[in-house]
This record gives sequence, structure tokens and C-alpha cells, in this order.
Amino acid sequence: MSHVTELSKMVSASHVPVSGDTGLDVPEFGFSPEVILYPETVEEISRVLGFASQKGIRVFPFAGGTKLFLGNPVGAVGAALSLKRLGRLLFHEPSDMVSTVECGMEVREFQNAVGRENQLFPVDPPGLDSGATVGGLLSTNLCGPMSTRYGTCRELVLGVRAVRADGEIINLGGKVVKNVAGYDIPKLMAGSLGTLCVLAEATFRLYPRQQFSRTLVLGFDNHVSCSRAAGAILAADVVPTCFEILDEELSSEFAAAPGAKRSILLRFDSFEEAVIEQIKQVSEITSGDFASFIEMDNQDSQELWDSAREFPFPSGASFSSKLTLPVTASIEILSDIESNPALSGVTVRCLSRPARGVALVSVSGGDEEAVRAAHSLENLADSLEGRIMFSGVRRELRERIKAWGDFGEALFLMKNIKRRFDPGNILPGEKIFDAD
Ligand SMILES: Cc1cc2nc3c(=O)[nH]c(=O)nc-3n(C[C@H](O)[C@@H](O)[C@H](O)COP(=O)(O)OP(=O)(O)OC[C@H]3O[C@@H](n4cnc5c(N)ncnc54)[C@H](O)[C@@H]3O)c2cc1C
Repeated sequence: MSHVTELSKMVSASHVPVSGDTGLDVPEFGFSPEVILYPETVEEISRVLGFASQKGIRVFPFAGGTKLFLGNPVGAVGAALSLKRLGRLLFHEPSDMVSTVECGMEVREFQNAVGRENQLFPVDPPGLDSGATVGGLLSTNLCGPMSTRYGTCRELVLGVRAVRADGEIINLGGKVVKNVAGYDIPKLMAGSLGTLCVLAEATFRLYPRQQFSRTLVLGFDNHVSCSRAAGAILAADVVPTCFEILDEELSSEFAAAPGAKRSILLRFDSFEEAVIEQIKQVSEITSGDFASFIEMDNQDSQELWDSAREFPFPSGASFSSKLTLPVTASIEILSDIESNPALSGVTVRCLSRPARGVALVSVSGGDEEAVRAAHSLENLADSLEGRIMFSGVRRELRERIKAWGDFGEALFLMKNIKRRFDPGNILPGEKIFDAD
């Protein structure tokens, strides 16, 4: 019996692609697995991985297929393992504000399920309405504007049930908010891009859904007044759910403050009096700086937040990048980029999330100019003591613009962790680094 036939018998459903058909409507998949497996239980995943590791068959886990372009390209794999059939809500205890979910459930569906009890799973990644799943979200550790207040999945995950490359089912963490003595291993899974384990179930802490919400859009004539206002907001006694700075391009493109040199987007969610008080404070501390000040309700601001959430994906850009910087540098980064001569031959769009110290940059232009821009951004991140990651790099440029910057001393540790979890590199480690 061939390996493909044996693997197919271990799961409830499978698909053997015919020539030229990956079985997935995902052009970015980048490789043709011999078989796509759709397990329905953790035990089925375990059987597949146990067999695959004995035979040295490489397995690629995926789910929504919305972010397969992230990280380095994957080499040949024997089987792709779709989590789509593991999409059940397993546990939700509203009084403990904790829920356990199977990793193939779509993030939006999970949010709707806990929302029925007036609770919130506060992560808003790009692709939220295109089928991004809980497992994909945790393994990429992606987030959106709400990360200003709630952080990312790494901060919200309490426990995971996962399957190691050798087929062993492991339970990490727990179902209560304070459960950690020593290493907090579930957090290691956040951002591991499917290279350590297949995530089958995850337990998250939840938050109460807020009753009242208002958005502010502040437009600025120049970058100096924008930076001053951003600094004052960061230092003030206010707790925005979202806080973004847009450059001139994005201010117009998102129809936030067309014509403004910069704009600041803020959202406050709480009970009504608290929101009104915070808006008053922001208006007072920034009053000498802004050129326009607009207040919007939830409905009117929806499109704006959808645009901010989806940036920088999907894009026809040459590449996107994410810079992680000291907070003050993340305010000034828009000006640093504008005044950088190496970035003058390309179109740059930039959004900064200053409370997180994160800037998202998308670059479009000719191939040579784009490569030069990527190196220049790398140097800029370095000079500011930050880090940079590239994603959505145009296919022709992938050899010249690698997904990750220099990991430095962390590389040794990362490789050791990978070897402990998966010595045979059954789960493609090259998404993050070469497995030498
Ligand atoms: C460099 C980089 C930048 C990013 N930038 C942002 C950003 O700015 N904002 C943002 O919100 N998000 C960002 N993301 C992440 C992305 O938005 C995810 O949030 C999204 O949820 C992917 O879900 P999906 O189900 O479509 O996953 P897929 O596209 O199906 O899979 C994505 C990855 O997760 C792995 N995976 C999927 N499911 C599992 C599972 N059950 N077990 C193990 N591995 C699994 C896959 O192997 C693959 O490597 C970034 C990620 C990276 C690495």
C-alpha cells in the first residue's frame, strides 16, 4: 500500500490532487502535496503524524489558507493537513471568562459564539472575514488595531492541546488565568507558524463586551504637531482600544482625513460616561495641534477600522514589512521613512501603532528600487534598535528579500527548541529558518 493510501485511511476525509491542482484555491501555497488530509479528531492528527514521522513524510498544517504567504517558502511536503473539520466550540464558561475552541474554527465564528454571552475575543487580524482560523491566528500571532488595548494571542492564550511531530498528544497550560509556574509553554506556540506542533485546541481568556464606543479622527497639517499630539495621548490617563497613526497616503486612502499630512485614529470602548470623559481629555491635550477633529459612532467608523485592520494585506505591493520599535521611534518612523532618500523611488504607505511600538509599511515599485528600499528599512530598524519582518514579498523578489531579519543570539535557542519538538523536521521548519 502506498504512503498516500495509508495516510488517507487514517482520517475521515482526504483529497489526492490531480496534476496542477493543489486541491486548494490558494495560489500562494507554492508546493503540491501528494495528499490533503482532513482529520476530524485530535486522535486522527496523532495517527497521521506518528506514521509520517516513522516514514519521514513531511506534513504541512494549515486551515483558512489566508496567510500562507507569511514566512519563508516551504520546500517539498508529502501531505498537507487541513484543520477545517476541527471547528467546534468545546467549552465556554462566561463567569470565568474563558473558552476552549478547536483550532479550525474561524475567528469570526468564535467571536460570534462568545459574543452571544456578551463576551469578547479581542483579536482583529487581517483576513478576519475571509476565513482566518483560530489555529492560524495563534500560529502567526497576528493581530490588528485592538492589540493596542488587548495585546495579541500570545497574551490571551492560556492553554493548548497540540500534537507533536512524533504523534504524541500534549496538553500545555490550562483553563484558568493564573496557572503558570515556570515556563509558559503555550505562548511559545504563538508565532511558531506551524513549525513546532499541530495545534488542535486552544483555551483563551475573554473580556466583557463594552457597551459604548466612539472613534476620533484627528487630522494634522505637519508631522511635528502629530508627533506632539501622539506623545501627549500616550502619556495621558486614557485607555484607547485602538490608536493608529496614518501617513499622508493612508489618510487619503482610508478616507480618514483626506489632504492631511498625518492623521491619528483613536477608539474608546467603555461605558458612556467614561468614553465621553476620555474624548474630552484628548481634545484638550491636543487642541493646539490638530487641524481637524471628527467624532464618529460605531456604524460610521466601521469602514475605517476595516481598512486599518486589513492593512497591509492583501496588496499588489512589492512587499510589506512589520517593524517592532521602541515606542518613541514608532511615532517618528513615518517621518524617518519620508525623509529617507533610498525610499524616494518607491511608493510607501505606513501605519504606526505607537502603543505597541509597531509600524506596518507597504512598498510598491520596480524590482531594483524595492530591494533597495527593503535593505534601507532593515538598516533603519537596526539603527533604531528594532526588528523587521517582511511578508507578502512579490514572488520574483523572494530570493533577495528574506522574510526575517537577523535573529541574532536567539537563533541558537530557536533551533534547539525546534530540535526538541521535531528532530526530523517533519513540520517544515524552513518557514522560519534553515534546519541545519
Ligand atoms: C511576518 C508576519 C507578519 C504578519 N503581520 C500581521 C499583521 O500585521 N497583522 C495581523 O493581524 N496578522 C499578521 N500576521 C498573521 C495572520 O494575519 C493570521 O492572523 C491569520 O489568522 C492566519 O489564519 P489562517 O487560518 O488563514 O492560517 P493559514 O494561512 O492557513 O496558516 C498560516 C500559518 O499557520 C500555520 N497553521 C495554521 N493552522 C495551524 C494549526 N492548527 N496548527 C499549527 N500550525 C497551523 C500554517 O502552517 C501556516 O504556517 C503576520 C504573520 C507574520 C508571520
